[in-house]
Amino acid sequence: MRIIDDGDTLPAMDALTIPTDLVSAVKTARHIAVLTGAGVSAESGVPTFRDAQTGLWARYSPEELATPQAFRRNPRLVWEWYEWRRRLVAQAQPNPAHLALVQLEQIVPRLTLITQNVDGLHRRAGSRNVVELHGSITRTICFDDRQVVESWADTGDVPPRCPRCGGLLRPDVVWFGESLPPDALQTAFAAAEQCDLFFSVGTSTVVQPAASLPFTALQAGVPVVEINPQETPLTPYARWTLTGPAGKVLPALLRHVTSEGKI
Ligand code: BV8
Repeated sequence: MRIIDDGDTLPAMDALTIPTDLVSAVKTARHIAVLTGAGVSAESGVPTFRDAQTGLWARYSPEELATPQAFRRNPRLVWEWYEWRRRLVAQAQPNPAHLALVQLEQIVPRLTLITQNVDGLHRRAGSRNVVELHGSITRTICFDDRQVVESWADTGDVPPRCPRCGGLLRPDVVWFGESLPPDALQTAFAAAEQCDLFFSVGTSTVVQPAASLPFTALQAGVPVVEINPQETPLTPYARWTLTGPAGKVLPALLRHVTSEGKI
């Protein structure tokens, strides 16, 4: 079932466009797993990874900056890129997609929200059970001992130095070539295998191992819903494909799920 957003006016999200069997599946699910990507934060003004970088960063690709090698090569450049993103994220507000997922968590018996995003917007929106696969730009760690550092002296060093060991500070995110937090990964794959319904929202389904999660659900016989304005490698396998921005599609889905009486 496809909803086509012509980019101007989304078709009125009536019973014809939100599939009734999807509404029923949400209402009867005991455990829903949701994987989100950068597209969920796009309507908060946070650029996605596939969007062109703006300004100073236009000549770099995220894959060139978000690696330990890039940090070793030019720690100032990488630190300043994250400072720019931190400021961007601090000014961003959760959008209706984030808020719809908070509402979903409140009305289904169990929801596992798995995010690739590092912007912290799901938690700021009020989601409680958030699995951060790629860490969070809002936390800082020591490059050497990887312990979280809450505060540091402003010595003018860029990047600043760890107050414990003098190592360089870095964002607490998973860079390309780095392993994901084992607990988060284990929780995410267990949820994909055990849930009754799997949503993949706002992700290009490219970055591994996160991109394997919806396919893990499919292999376990779990129906998958994809919400994205564009097609992705997952689209041909999804039971439902809702083509449009998450900030419009998810609230419309929740309106249908809640308007026909309680779950
Ligand atoms: C690892 C933190 C072990 C940093 C990020 C297996 C096969 C192939 C490659 C690999 C593999 N295993 C490992 C790799 C290498 C690599 C990888 O996957 N490379 C890719 C490029 C092929 N993976 C890793 O290195 C991972 N580590 O596996 O460790 C290992 C180690 C060494 C060698 C082998 C294995 C670590 C990956 C984590 C990297 N860190 N983030 C930071 O943010 O600075 S990933 C980064 O990309 C972000 O977290 C982002 O969320 C994520 C994924 O991208 P998306 O979220 O999907 O965003 P994207 O921009 O791509 O797409 C946005 C989508 O939204 C689009 O589809 C668009 O249409 C849609 N959209 C737009 N607007 C809206 C919308 N949708 C809804 N509503 C809208 N309004």
